[in-house]
Amino acid sequence: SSSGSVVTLLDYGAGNVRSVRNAIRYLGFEIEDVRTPEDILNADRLIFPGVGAFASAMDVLTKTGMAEALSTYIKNDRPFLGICLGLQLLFESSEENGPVNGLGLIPGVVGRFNSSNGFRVPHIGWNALQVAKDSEILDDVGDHHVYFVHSYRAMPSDDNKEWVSSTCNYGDDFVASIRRGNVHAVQFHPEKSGDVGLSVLRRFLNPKSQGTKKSTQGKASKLAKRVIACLDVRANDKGDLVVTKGDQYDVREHTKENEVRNLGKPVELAGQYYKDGADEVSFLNITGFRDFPLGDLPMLQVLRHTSENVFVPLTVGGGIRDFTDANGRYYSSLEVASEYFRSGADKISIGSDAVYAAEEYIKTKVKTGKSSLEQISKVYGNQAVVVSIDPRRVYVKDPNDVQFKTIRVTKPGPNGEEYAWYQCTVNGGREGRPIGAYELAKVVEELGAGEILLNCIDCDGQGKGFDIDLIKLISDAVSIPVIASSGAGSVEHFSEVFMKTNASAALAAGIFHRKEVPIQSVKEHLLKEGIEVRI
Ligand code: 1PR
Repeated sequence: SSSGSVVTLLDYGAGNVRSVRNAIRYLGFEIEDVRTPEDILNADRLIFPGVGAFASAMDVLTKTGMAEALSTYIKNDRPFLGICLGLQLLFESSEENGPVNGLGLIPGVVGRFNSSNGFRVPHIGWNALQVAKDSEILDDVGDHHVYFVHSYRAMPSDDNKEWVSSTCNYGDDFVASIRRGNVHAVQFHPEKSGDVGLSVLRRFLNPKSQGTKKSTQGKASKLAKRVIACLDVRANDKGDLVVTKGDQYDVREHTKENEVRNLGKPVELAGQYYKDGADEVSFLNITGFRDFPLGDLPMLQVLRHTSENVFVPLTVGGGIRDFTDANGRYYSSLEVASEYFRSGADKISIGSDAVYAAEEYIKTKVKTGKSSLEQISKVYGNQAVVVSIDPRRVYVKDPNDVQFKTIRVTKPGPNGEEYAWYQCTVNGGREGRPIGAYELAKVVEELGAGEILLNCIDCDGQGKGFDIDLIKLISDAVSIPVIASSGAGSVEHFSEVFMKTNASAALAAGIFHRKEVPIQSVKEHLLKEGIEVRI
């Protein structure tokens, strides 16, 4: 038919499906959006990337008549690919803010992961599949990892055996994909799973396509530790957006001109790191605390362009807060975040504003639901909200000298102090606040953060290794994933942080920008040390 290269996409407008669109286009297909239930029934092939919460998705689908059309389409064995929530909605019901009824096509209840026994929730990252039966679209996955991000999952059972094509283990075995005839769905994100993920989409879109099976050194067996490349972005004095990198947050050259250090162009570098095997790319708009990010169109452009060719998760941070512009127009932090999501971000990261929210919550013990953290995680889910902490080490002689959580430091301070606390800062490290990193981490987890990006001003740009004391403290204090950041100088620093702490990911900037240590050699080293990584 003439529609051979057309894909129908069911996007009910609840979040970011830009990456799915980008991946489909990248593979050479055109997208037709579903507007009416008839569009579903008339589709040649339908992709359904579920986003947002289960209940609100079912609500929209039922009200628009799409639920019924979907059920008919699937019962007629028409080509279908559900992604993430697009898999979960096929089941009978979900416990997410429920019980809430789903489409009821597959027997089973979608429940929350159990965060006991050390499995952090959300389940974020690259994990392995156990293939249960031939699923065709997974043929190139082999020993590779694929990217998951979710807190709820369906379980395999005798009742749904005929559907389940693969499972994944995270504390327990959950349904990673289903297949019956032409109907497919995956819990992971093919559009965020690099080359392997693109091959899953390609096989669905064009079942006759040739495989791209690649040999791997490692064999995926469990959740991998992630290696993240971070791009600190700001306008230089000429007004061009550049990737910069500081020493303890000072990003200016120590020359007469005192210019902002320029380490490259954001889109180019992000594309390079994707090719080099970065598991994720983070952009931090480091002057976001003073410049309005929606006025900062170049940053949105950077995201849009990057997401066209980079098929791993993208995080963006800086300036996520309420804002009133020069004309008196008020923008809520949710609007700011939404614009970032629409431009291609999978997660947003909040720095300063999360510190204020945590201070307020500690003082009043009331969850107002009004902080940017609470609002954004309510709408987009906590897996989409990272809190970035910028702490500075403060040595003390006696833990009783301060009201914050102190630790016994591995290396004593300049005056022989044996203890330290980690003071949170705002505005890019410029202002210290009366709250510790430990207290902040506990509170933001409660307020809806899905992940913590843990920097350390003392270690930033020093290349002497991560602050193990700090990372251990925080990763033991919370049950959401923690990204270790600041100080990586060699491949050994990555294995050290994974062996000595419970960090789920390690992030670096300077060594990658200056091409001192390629991402691939970090991965190879970790593999040699017996640490699971995505190759
Ligand atoms: O407060 O919500 O506007 O967010 C501002 C964001 O910008 C925060 O996430 C904050 O961490 C970041 N930021 C602000 N100022 C700076 C600066 O450097 N002057 N950068 C800054 C943070 C730290 C890491 C860095 C690692 C690894 N940079 O992003 O990439 O330390 O570096 P390394 O591997 O070279 O040691 P808001």
